[in-house]
Amino acid sequence: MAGTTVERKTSVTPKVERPKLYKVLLLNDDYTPREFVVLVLHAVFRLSGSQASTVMMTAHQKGSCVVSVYPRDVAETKAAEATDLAKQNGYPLLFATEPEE
Ligand code: NFA
Repeated sequence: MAGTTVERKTSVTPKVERPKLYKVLLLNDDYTPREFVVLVLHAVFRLSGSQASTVMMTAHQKGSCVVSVYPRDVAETKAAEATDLAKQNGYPLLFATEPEE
């Protein structure tokens, strides 16, 4: 009929992408003092004393522990900062990053 508007059936898929998060992992080694690991976890990752101790002991006993998750650039910057801080103090302590599932 004249003047009738034709409605198109357009399906709109909402596209809201959450940025992928990256885990920062603390890796165990035989040389870095436990207290220094706790200090770095507190200074760089803002963990409380008890959180830092738990993460440090988990990595010590199991080989590694997730410290926290962040957007990729933050995870990479913090892992590098923490690893550098250890290196400056003569310790081989390492932090790694990997994407979340
Ligand atoms: N394994 C280290 C030690 O016995 C402590 C440590 C824990 C190092 C977690 C690195 C990561 N002194």
